[in-house]
Amino acid sequence: NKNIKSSAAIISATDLKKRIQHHLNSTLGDRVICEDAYKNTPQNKQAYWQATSLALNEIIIDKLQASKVQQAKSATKSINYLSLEYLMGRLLSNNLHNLNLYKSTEKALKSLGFDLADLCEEGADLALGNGGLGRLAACFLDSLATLDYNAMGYGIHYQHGLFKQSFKDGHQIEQPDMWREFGSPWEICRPEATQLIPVYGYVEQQAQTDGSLTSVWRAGKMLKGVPWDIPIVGYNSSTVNALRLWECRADSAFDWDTLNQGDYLQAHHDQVNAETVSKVLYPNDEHDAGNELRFIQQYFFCACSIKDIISRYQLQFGPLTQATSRNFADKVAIQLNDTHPTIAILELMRVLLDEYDFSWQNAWQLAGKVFSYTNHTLLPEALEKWSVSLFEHVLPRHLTILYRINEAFLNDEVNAMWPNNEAMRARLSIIEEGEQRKVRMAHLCVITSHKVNGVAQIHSDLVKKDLFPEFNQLWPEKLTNVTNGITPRRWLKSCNPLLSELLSKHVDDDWAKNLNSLSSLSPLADNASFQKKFMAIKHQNKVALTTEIKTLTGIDVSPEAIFDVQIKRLHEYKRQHLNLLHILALYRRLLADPDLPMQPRVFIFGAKAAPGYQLAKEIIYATNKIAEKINNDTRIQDKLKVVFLPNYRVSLAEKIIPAADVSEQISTAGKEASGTGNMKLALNGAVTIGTLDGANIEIAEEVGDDNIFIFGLTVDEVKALDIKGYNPYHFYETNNEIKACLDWLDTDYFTPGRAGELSSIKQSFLEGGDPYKVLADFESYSDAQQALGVAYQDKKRWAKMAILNTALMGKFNSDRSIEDYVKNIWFLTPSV
Ligand code: 26M
Repeated sequence: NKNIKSSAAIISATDLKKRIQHHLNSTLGDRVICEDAYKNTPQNKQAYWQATSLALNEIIIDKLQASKVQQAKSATKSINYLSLEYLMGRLLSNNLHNLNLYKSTEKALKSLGFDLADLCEEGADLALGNGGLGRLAACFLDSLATLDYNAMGYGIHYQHGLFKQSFKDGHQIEQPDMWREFGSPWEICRPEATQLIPVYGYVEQQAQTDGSLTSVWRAGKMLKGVPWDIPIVGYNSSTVNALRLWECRADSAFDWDTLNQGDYLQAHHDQVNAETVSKVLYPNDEHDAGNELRFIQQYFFCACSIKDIISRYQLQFGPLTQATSRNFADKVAIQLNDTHPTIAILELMRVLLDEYDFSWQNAWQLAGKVFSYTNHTLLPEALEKWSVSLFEHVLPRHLTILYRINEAFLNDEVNAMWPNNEAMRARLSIIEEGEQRKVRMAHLCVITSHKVNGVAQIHSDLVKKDLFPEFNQLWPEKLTNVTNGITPRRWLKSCNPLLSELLSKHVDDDWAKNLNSLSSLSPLADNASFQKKFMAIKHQNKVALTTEIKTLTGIDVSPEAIFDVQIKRLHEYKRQHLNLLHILALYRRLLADPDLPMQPRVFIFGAKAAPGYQLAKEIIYATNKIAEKINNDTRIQDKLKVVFLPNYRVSLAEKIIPAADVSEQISTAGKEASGTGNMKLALNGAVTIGTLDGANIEIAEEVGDDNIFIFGLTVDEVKALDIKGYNPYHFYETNNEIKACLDWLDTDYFTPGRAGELSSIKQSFLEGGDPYKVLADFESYSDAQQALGVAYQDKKRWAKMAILNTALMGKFNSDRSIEDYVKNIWFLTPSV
């Protein structure tokens, strides 16, 4: 094993150079223009990026094969992570770091006249996800390979990932993401693992010889799932796993011969139809019960993955039968990343019953052993409920299985605990009765899974107390917590090379693996010379971001200012508009007293709004308009700047995070399940201003109250306020600053000649009832901001806080999260 581990390390710069040149000349068909004048054209840089990636992927694929052999030899249990989303970002730099080949590749490229860091910028982000949930999946894959676990990620090979965002006169414009228009050097197509997936049709009752009836599904259409593998390279480990993404195509044999005999053109239309299944990632975080295509996406990917899991199992361990089903559960674990892949439960049941002749009892027992489910949100609008009629239309056989699961659950388990309790049956049933009957996907997940976890302690507590109290009564051991984490490889080592180098000088251990060892820096937090070095790096990173801001927006900012950062999807519960309201207040204070003593501040936003989320788009527009006014107002002497960076994504986060002084984590308490940006920013030495919500609470526990700025209502206070009846007008009428700032939005001050354009935000606070308690938390937030500004001016105090934040983030290593899953949910052993 040690040999596999070191094989990559011994590849020299000279060797790498040869490999890169080979791909330039052969694979890419000599696409490079060699004359010096053309050397650094975009076309050439793209070609060199591609050749470098191809050369690296060759080395990676060798390790992938070796890992497969090792995993087969050790016969270890595997975890199959099912997720509709993976936000992988760029792969070149990360893969080089994880293989310890960054330096030699840098050298190789230098001798060819290119800068590696510059070339890394050529790669497109793999943006196959919306936000936190998708990025978490990517961090978990990194940790699983790093810890030598046998893991497969399953997802969809979207032709278009999350839309690209630009601004036109301050409004968000969405453009398609073309990440693989000309292919991607990281993918390996696996035609031999193609799957055929039935869909639509009807269920027939067929009499057996013994007189019993069995259900036979006559499908109306076949889809073809073609897998593409992206290798996942562990950090300083011998393991390379795969992320397997399914592309949907028409099953030409089926459609052309059976359905459309003689109708050549119709057959082509069917092909186009099938391809829409993996065409685009839905850019929502809200559920739409009527969206048939999204439903088919979920089913298609679950069905492909379940079939693949079974065929991989059989290849290694022999036939799957009732007799060997215990072995299957010993070798296979399946994690559901939210309820999006719930249909995998029904599909496994269907396959076992209809294709492997399992008894109901055996199939159900097996499902309970292999599945577990992670909940990522308490927001009611995000909880998935598909209409029964849609289910019946698309998956008639799965619906009959679902009914049987529900019946057994209600008659046996619910009735035993609450005998003859109709109200309880209605509450816990997988089916929600009503005008439109609906399937509650989360209920199916909880009823089937052996473990259900939330993603931060407070969130998991709320899952037990508020979301599923009865399930928790039924099965007290089932609901549990696994606090989220982030990979320190991407979110420190690779994105912040200057800080990484400093840390390595002062910490003996390999901190990128054992992040807890950074705590040995704590004594240095007071050390003047270390403080100086640490803050000099922060300054250098800020200078770099200053340049980026200028390029992307044309705005001049000073690295001497506080860089205050809020980067995340745009949503009312995340309260970007609380931040904005405070900016308005600061601006007003400065206009009233231009000599107000105040550390200059740059407020930096990055956020995409779901294309159909009107208010979110208006918050973006308002921020852009207010920024325009403030940034060009000479009266305030550059004390305040506002920057909204377009097209926030993983690769942009990697530039912003190392340069952040302040991390805004200001969701309404009880609404943000965990947050993971909070961890990334703190790890890079940003100080958090935040509510007692999600993982902020655990971050505060780690760094201590002196090194974080906590404000606002607690979860219990929010609940109490709701019971008492929240009246936002109270704050509007009694707080002059709030009133003035909200009334400002009605004028044409920020949108000359077009008064009223920003009024919807004010309305959401007043007529709209301020559902996320922005006005209630405003004063407390403003006070915390004030205290933070004072703290920043004490350079030593601030440096100490920043250093301690970096030093004390060990808990939030995603390796720790994975070990929690392994010990309590998956029960794996490393394959090396
Ligand atoms: C729903 C319907 C249709 C299309 C897409 C969706 C959908 C997509 C993503 C719904 C929710 C999605 O993600 C939710 C999410 O990202 N949750 C976040 O998960 C993180 C990782 O656990 C947490 O840190 C965040 O607090 C939580 O908001």
